[in-house]
Parts: sequence; C-alpha cells; structure tokens
Amino acid sequence: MFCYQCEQTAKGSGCTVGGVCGKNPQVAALQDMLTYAVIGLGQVAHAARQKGVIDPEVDRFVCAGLFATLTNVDFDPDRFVVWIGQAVALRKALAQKAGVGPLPGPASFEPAADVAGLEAQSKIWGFAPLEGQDPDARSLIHLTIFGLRGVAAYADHAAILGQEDPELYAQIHAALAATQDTTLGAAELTALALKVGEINLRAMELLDAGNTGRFGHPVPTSVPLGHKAGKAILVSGHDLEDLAQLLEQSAGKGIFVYTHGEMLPTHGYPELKKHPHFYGHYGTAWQNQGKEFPEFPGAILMTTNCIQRPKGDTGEKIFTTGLVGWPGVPHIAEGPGGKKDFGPVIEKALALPGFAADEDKGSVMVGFARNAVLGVADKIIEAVKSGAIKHFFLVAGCDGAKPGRNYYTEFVEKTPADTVVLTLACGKFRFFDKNLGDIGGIPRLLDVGQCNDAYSAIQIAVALAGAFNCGVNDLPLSMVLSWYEQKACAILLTLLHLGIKGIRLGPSLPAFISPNVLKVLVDNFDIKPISASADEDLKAILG
Ligand code: FS2
Ligand code: SF4
Repeated sequence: MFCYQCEQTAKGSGCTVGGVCGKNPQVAALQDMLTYAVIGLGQVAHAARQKGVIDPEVDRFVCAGLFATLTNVDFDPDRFVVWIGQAVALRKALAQKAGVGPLPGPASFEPAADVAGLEAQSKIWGFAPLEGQDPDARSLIHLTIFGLRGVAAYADHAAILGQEDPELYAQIHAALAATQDTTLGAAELTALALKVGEINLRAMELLDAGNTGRFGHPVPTSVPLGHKAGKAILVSGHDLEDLAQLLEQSAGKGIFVYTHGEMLPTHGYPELKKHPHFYGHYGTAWQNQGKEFPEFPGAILMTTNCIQRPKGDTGEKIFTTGLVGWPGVPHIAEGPGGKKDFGPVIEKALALPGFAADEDKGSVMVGFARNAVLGVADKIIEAVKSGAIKHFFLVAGCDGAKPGRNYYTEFVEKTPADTVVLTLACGKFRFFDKNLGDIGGIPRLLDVGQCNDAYSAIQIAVALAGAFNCGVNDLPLSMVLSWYEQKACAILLTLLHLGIKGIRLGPSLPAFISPNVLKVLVDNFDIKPISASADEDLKAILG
C-alpha cells in the first residue's frame, strides 16, 4: 500500500505497511481503485455535460465515492468492492446515454473480478510513486485529488440537506478530468489546485445554506460538559441531519443525547437545541475515542469521520451510518426519503446502564458562527477602533495525536488579553475549555463551529474587511491552522484562492507537497510552517 494523504502519515512520507489510522493494505488498495473509478466516472460526466447530458445520480455518486476515501471515514472492504462496481456501471451507462466515445485512462478502467486482482491494479493506478514520474506534477495532481475529496465531503453533506448546484458538480467533474490531462504543465496544474479552492468555496456555501436553512443560525449557547443521571447516546462525526433524526426518535424515552468531537457546535442550532433531552458534550477530539468511548455508559453513533478501531467494549455499543463504516460494526442504512431508523441505537442505549448520577463538569460556549458574530459587528468594530481589540487570531483546523499539537494550546493560552481567538474544527479541543475572559462583553474565545463551518469564518473575515474598507490581508487577523485530513486541504486551497497570505500551518507540512510546489506556495502566499515555539510565533505576528 501507499497512502500519504493525511498529516499522520508514517515517518512523514507515506504509510506503506499499514495505515497509522488503522487502514489495512487491502482497504487502502480498494480506496485507491474506487478513486480511480470515480475519476473515470468524472471524465465521462465531464464529456457528457459538453453534450448537454447531466445525470444527478452520477453527480451524487462522484461526491459520495470521493468522500468515502477521506481519512477515517470507511474501513469496510466489502463496501468498497460494491462501490467500485457501481462507479464503473454508472460510467458505462452514462457514456452510452450521452454518446461519449472511448476515453483514455480511468475512463476505460475495467475492475478486476476479485479483491486480489483489485489490489494488483492499485499497484499501477494507486498513489505510489512510479518510475519516471515528474515529482512536481504528481504533487499537484495529488493535491488536486485530495482537495477534491474534501470538496466532495462538503458537497455530500450539503446534498443530504437538499442543497445542490449542477454547476458545482460540473466543476468537480471537470477538475477530475483535468487530473488526467497529460498536456498540463506546472503552471496549469497549480491553477487547477487553486481552482479546487474556488470550487470548495461554493460547496461550503451550499452546506452553510443547508445547515442554517434547516436548523437555523447558531446562537451563543452554553453546553454542559458533565452529564445527567439516565440512559445515554453519544453522537460523533459531523452530520446534523442524522443528529436531528436521532433526537426526534429518542425523545421521551428517558435518554439524554450527548455530542462528541465535531458535534459540539450543533448545540447552538435552534432546531436541535429545542430538544430538552439534547443535554451536553462528552469527551474531546476524535483521537481520544479509544479512551473516551469505552468509558461512555451508553450507545454511540458515528455519523461521519473520524472513526478509529473500536477499543474495549466499544465494538458492542457503537453504530455507523452514512458513509462511515468499520467492518463488523452495525450500520444504520438510509431508508426511503433519506429517513433512517435509529431504533437499534436507542434499544442499545436502553439496555446499557447509562449514567448513575448527575455530574457537573462546567460548561463551554458555542454558537459564534457568522450570524451571531456579525450581529455584534458594530461592537467589534468599535472595540478595534478604540484599541480594546488589537488583533484577531483564527486558530483552527483538525486535531490529531502528535505531541507537536500542544503548540496550539500554548498559542491560545499566551494570546494577549487585548486579542480575540476565533476557532473551528476539532483542533479546538486543545483549548476549548480555557476561560479567556471577554473584552467589553465580547468573549475572547469564539467557537465558530465544525470544520464544516469554515465558510462562516471566511464570511466573518470578509465582512470585517468590508467594514474597515480594506482587504482580508490588511486586517489585524492572523491564521494559525492545524491540518489533518483532506477537508483541511480543501479549506487551505480556498484560502489561497481568496488570496489570503501569511497562513501558519502545522503541525507538519503535507508529505504530498514537493519542495518545488512548496516554494511556489511560499513565494506566492507567504505560507509558513508553525515554529517550534508559540511564543516566537506570537512575537513575530504581534511585532
Ligand atoms: Fe476532525 Fe476528523 Fe472535522 Fe477532520 S473529526 S480531523 O476528519 O473533519 O476536522
Ligand atoms: Fe496513513 Fe493517513 Fe493514509 Fe491512514 S489516511 S493510511 S494514516 S496517510
């Protein structure tokens, strides 16, 4: 196997014997071949669009197929075999319907009949370096594909909530097809990667419309970190629709529902927080589930990434749904009209002991998405003008297990009292429960939401730039980002597409960025790795 798509890749260069994430060589090979098959489907969908033929099933499948290969989403080999077959069948049917002639590369892929054959095919068409390959072209093509995995995740989430745009799908297909265009040089491939950032902005905008349209704009909300005596369900991942359906089905049964990881910000949505049994937040970020899940006395539902190998008794009480999967873990499938029956999760919660007594462990505030923050824009602008707020930091991104990630805790702890920290995604668990106080009633630590809410942070930055009549780069705002998986790649490409400069990125740089590609990014965007010391970076930023 060869996989280097995420930040924890082995030795900072590539997982070759087994994934640090728990992905085995067989699943890695199947994910490679699903990606290859989906690129082929994208090539044909792109050609079909030139002939005016659009297939909504293909559009949705391309996104789901790419999302399934995102880090920590699906580890179930059986499902990948089915999807590879579906991708090829959809491609052939669409080519015939649109009259698309034979196309080269993935568009003419014939999958092997068995898993061993697919594994052999992945050695040719997977991500491993090949003899004679140009390292910079390879780097840019892989950056594009990994970025598209992130875009696909957002587009899939948005589609679940009824937000779709045929033009977005057209651009995804076009970008997939472009990865196979051998005539493109370094400049065109760089432009292609940045185009992914532009495409991603639209995908995130659709998801924002889906989440806020269905569940309302998040409002500042205090979320208990303790628990109530009673039966319990823990919901992790990112999918709000799954949570909404589970809340409806578990109401009035003596069960309290808790969030884990990236689900924390969902407590701020009016249409979710209206449920009295939607109680609080349990635990921290995804990489701590090995310890936190066995200690949870109820059922657990994983709606999306990041799932890890179930430890202790977790395997007996965890369920997956949507694209997330782990071999042997019961999966709640989608029924007609997108409805899911979470009965097995509820029954499991009722059979488990639950929490014996109430426990108060304090609380955290969530709900500072674009509507809430811009609702007090006048106050914020006034505080900047009077000098009460001297600087904003966006300390955002993924969490992970590396000790170097303590940098982010230290960074936030050391930000001066006249600065405000905006945060989003699971990296916030490094500091989410710190009391940073407030500046004239504006909390110094503002949780904008999930990694899926990066659009909200971008809108806040753009609105502030508008209010001060300057560009985002001219604002007293510094972005200190942590990355782990491919949604973070897509967001980073969006920030670069928007011309944002001076981003600090850590805890390490992507293994798939070649030295020459990195130089282009540094020269054009002044992107830099975080240093070993938060003090040093704070000093450099604040002068
Ligand atoms: Fe965190 Fe994991 Fe959110 Fe990423 S829960 S690192 O895939 O999606 O951010
Ligand atoms: Fe390794 Fe990350 Fe790939 Fe998993 S997703 S196999 S940890 S590079």
